[in-house]
Amino acid sequence: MKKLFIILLMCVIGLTAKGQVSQKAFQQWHGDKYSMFIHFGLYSQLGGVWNQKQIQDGYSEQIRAFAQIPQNEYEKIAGEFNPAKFNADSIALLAKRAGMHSIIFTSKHHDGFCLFKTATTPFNSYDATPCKRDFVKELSEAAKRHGLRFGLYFSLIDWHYPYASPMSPHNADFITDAHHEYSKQQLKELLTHYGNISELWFDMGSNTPAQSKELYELVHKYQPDCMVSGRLGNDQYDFCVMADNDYPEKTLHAPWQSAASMFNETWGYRSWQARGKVEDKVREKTLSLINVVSRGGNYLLNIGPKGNGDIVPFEKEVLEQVGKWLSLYGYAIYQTEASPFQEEFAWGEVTRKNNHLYLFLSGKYPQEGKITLHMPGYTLQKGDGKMATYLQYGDEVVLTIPASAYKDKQIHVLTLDFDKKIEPLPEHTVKSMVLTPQNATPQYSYSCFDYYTNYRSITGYSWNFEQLLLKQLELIYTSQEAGRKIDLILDGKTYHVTLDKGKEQKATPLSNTVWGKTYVCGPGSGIFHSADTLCADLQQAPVAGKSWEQTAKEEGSFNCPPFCSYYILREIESPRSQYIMAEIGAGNGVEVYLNGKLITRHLNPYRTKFRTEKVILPLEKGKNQVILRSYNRFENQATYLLRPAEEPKAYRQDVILPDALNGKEHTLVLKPHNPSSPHTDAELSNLRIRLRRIAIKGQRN
Ligand code: FHN
Repeated sequence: MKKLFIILLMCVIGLTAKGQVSQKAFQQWHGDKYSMFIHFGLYSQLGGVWNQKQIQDGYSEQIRAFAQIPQNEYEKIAGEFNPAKFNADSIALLAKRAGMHSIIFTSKHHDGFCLFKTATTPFNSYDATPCKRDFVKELSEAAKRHGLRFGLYFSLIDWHYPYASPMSPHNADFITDAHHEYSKQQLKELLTHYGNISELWFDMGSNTPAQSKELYELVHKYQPDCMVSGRLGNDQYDFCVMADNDYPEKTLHAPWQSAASMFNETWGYRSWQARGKVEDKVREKTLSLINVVSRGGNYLLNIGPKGNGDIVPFEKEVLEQVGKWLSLYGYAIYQTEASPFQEEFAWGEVTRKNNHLYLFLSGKYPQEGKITLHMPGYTLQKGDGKMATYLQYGDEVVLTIPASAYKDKQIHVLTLDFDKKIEPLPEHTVKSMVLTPQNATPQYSYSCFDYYTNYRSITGYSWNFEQLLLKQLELIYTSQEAGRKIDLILDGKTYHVTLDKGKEQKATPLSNTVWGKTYVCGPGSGIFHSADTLCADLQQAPVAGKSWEQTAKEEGSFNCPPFCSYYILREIESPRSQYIMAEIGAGNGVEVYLNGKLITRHLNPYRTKFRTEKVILPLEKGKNQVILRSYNRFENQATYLLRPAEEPKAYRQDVILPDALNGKEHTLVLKPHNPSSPHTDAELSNLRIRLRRIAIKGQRN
């Protein structure tokens, strides 16, 4: 099973090898784990107040939009902008005390005000203010002086640039050609005037694939080792960024970052923010850091200095106290990898580094003080004796912990040393002779068109299975997969296979399989990152306030603005459990749930108005329910199709291994060969793999 982990690791590494940054740069970024984000600009001067009123709506750095401040009024703020207390060295030293490894600074936020001297617009901190300062320069130099890396936030939308899309409530506007050129000029300045830029943190807007690609390449042209954020859109990224203050439930097979604000309500300074107790915030942020790192991510924690440049004392205090905790336990954070376990533990979190396993006692005191770790193949050599006793019974390592370990305000960390390097442990071992997407462990990445259309994508599948003398893999798929190239990585050895329509197999469903009427419900939310399960049936509509309406049409469309979804439901009565083929269709993105569980989900190529496809549904005996969600991001209508496939055909193809595989336990990873991006869905949910002990070409088991 170890091989699986090496493969998984290679998958993550492979991402960077394919991308633009060097392995060294990626490893440095990945190992840094904790960095400082700074939102600073003209909005800092307003502190969330306009015309003596506290502006309650929206983030304070977007006060221009939420208080509807006219452009000329907002520009006047620049005439008074003089942050005399902004001291780049103090900020860099604070980041160091906080245990952070780099600083990411807002070179330009949505208001279009540049915090650097630029030839592209006079609306910048050097030309439009009495202070005549280039804050990007000051901070980049201070960061360097104090051994920190320096990166830049850059807004893809610009409310000041006259030829950009107008200000909108969602900030995911299309980028005009002129605006794209303007951004390119500014980026060139930023990438050539300020030394090494560790990351370029693009934000918002909705680029076309060509625009995203061009900016991605432009960054790497000037700074090959600069990591690019996923909010550039269209899967052009070096690391993906979760939604604000969010992190995924499980480890992703892609480098990722969680950006967090001190308070969910704002990133920029808000003078009237209720801040609560420092100690509560310290615990909250320490826990978030641990949760993010234990899932393999990097944590980027924001501060919002005041308009005069002063750091808010509360924020400074929080950072310093988290830094104190890190001075004790940073070894369990920096340069670590995600928890090797697939399950979550109520008692806390886990990270690993080489042969060390680090347990963070950050959750609830476990029953009777016992923590059990299932670690097949590993021998415990040493447990950190300060706070626990350790015993190993076969595959289980059992710790006993006193209640006092959880009573302390401080989160404690225990170190366990094993006999060898710790790799991810499998979720389960498949007992069946047929490997399917349903019994696989999906490999997750993160794919997106833009800010509102991002979701945990499935880029491949892996299985752990037991099979003596494995000799042949039989692939079963539909005409849709025919012609595609896939990689099968079996016990570490890669087989490149072209699905060539091997042998045709009739896939006629049993004659008494009955498809029920078609029901529709919508419009619903336009967000695409939905859950793996959908709890809805004919009694329970998936959209609040709406109900299912019967329709005579298996195929149709609804007029609705961009960012809307329609749900289609059909019931299928099946005389036994069987695989059947359905024909589905949707516009910008599609999701299919069978009996509440996700079968397939993917975006369609950018701006696809309608695309049909085949999907295999593993029906249960009796009543089944299939729900299709048609996602509309760009059009003025949502299109759908849901019906049994005409002339369903399956193809069988053999992969005969050169030698029968010895050993009982094996791992198999299935991935598309050379995918257009490592983050887009594999779209291989129709492929099943039958395991055979002896090679029998052309025959079924
Ligand atoms: O709209 C921005 C927001 O103002 C802030 O900059 C955050 C930071 O992640 N990004 C956008 C919203 O997610």
